[in-house]
Amino acid sequence: MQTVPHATVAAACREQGLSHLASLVPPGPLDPAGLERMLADGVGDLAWLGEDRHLRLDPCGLLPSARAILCVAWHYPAAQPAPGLRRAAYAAGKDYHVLLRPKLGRVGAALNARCGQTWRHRACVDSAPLAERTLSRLAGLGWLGRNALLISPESGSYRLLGFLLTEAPLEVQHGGHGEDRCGSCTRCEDLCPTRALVGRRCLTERCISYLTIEHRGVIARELAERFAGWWFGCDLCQEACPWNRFAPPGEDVRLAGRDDEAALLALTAERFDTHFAGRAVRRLSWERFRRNLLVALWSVGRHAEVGAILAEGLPLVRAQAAELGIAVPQLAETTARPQDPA
Ligand code: B12
Ligand code: SF4
Ligand code: SF4
Repeated sequence: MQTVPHATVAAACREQGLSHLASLVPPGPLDPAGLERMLADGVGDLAWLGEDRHLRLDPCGLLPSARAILCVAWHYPAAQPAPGLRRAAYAAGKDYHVLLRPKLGRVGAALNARCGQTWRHRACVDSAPLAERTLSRLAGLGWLGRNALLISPESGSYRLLGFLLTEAPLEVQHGGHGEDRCGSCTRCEDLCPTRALVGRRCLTERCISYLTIEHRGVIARELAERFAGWWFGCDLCQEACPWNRFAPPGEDVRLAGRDDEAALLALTAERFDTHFAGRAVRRLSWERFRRNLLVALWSVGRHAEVGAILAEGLPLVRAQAAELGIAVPQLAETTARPQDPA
C-alpha cells in the first residue's frame, strides 16, 4: 500500500489550523516504568490512570488496525504572570478538547477524501487512555522537561497535544526534536511552590493543578498555604521555563480569554454553568469552585474576603475552612460580617 505523503497530511492539518505535527508508525507496547512510578507515587482521585493501564501502554489499543499515529501540538496563549487570583492559561478560552478533537476528525476525513479511501481513524485529545507526552516525544515534537511537560526548543511548552490513530499509512515524519535541553537548569523544580517536581516527574497529589481541578475532597493545609492565589490549574513550572520566553501566540483566538476577578467572586450557583459554558472550568462543580476560591484567597492573605463563601454553608467549603483553621460560622449566622481567620 502506498504511503500518504507528509505534504498531503500537512495540507490537511493546515486547513484545520494545525501546523506543528509529526507522524510515526505505532510503536510496540511502551515501557511501563513511567506509569508504574506515577502510580506508586500516588494518583489520588485519578485511580483510573491505573485501571486501563494495558490501553495506556499500548498506543494502538484503541484502534488495533492503525498503521500510523499523527501527533499534533497546538499552541495556546502563554500565561501572563499577574497579581491576584490566577488560573491556568490553557483554560482561558473555549475547552480545547471540544475544539481539537473535531479538527483531528476532519483531518482524517480529508485524508480519506484526498486518497479515495475509507480508512478508519480515532481522534484522541487528553481524555483517551493514551500516553500522550511519551508518544509526542517519540514522534520528535520535543523532550520531556524537568517540569514533566513536552517542550519544543522552538516554541516551548504552552502546547496542547492531540492524536489521530489511523489506518492510513502515513509517511513517517519525525518532528526533529527530542534531545534533552534542560541541561543543568532546575528552575521549574525550584519554583514549584508545593515541591511537586522531583526526578523529572510530577507528584500528582502535590500538584496544584491536580488539587484544584481533579481532587474532590479537602486540600491539606500544608499544600493550600502554598497556592499563591491559583484557583484552577497552575502554570508556575511553565512560567519558570526559559524555553517559554519566546512562546508564540496562541494558534486560535478561541483559546484566549480573561476572567474578571470581581465577576468570579460575585458569581452565583445559578449562573455558574452559564458563566463557564463551553470552558474547561465548567467541569468543576460549584462546590469545588467555591472551595478553590476559598483556598486561593486565603493563600494570598485575603482573609476578610472568604466570609461570603463560607456563609453559603457548602459542606466541602466548611470542611476546607476547618482544615485551614478558619472559624466557620453557624449557619444561622450566615449573614454575619466576613470571618476573621483563626
Ligand atoms: C493525569 C494528567 C495530569 C495530572 C498528573 C500528571 C503527572 N503526574 O504527571 C495532573 C492533574 C497533575 C496534570 C497537570 C497538568 N497537566 Co496534565 N495530563 C494528564 C493526562 C490526562 C494523563 C497523563 C498520564 O498520566 N499519562 C500516563 C503516563 C504514563 O504517560 P505520559 O503522560 O506519557 O508520561 C510519562 C512518561 O513521560 C514517563 N517518562 C518521562 N520521561 C521518561 C523517560 C523514560 C526513559 C521512560 C521510560 C518514561 C518516561 O513518565 C511520565 C509519567 O511520570 C494527560 C493526557 C494524556 N492522556 O496523556 C494530560 C497532559 C499531560 N497534561 C497536560 C497539561 C497541559 C497539564 C498542565 C500544564 C495543566 C495546568 N496548567 O494546570 C499541568 C502540568 C503539571 C505538570 N507539571 O506535569 C498536557 C501536557 C502538554 C505538554 N506540553 O506536555 C497533556 C498531555 C494533555 C494534553 N492533551 O495536552 N495532568
Ligand atoms: S503545575 Fe504548579 S504545582 Fe504542579 S508541578 Fe507545576 S508548578 Fe508545581
Ligand atoms: S525550567 Fe529548566 S529544568 Fe525546568 S523544564 Fe524548563 S529548562 Fe527544563
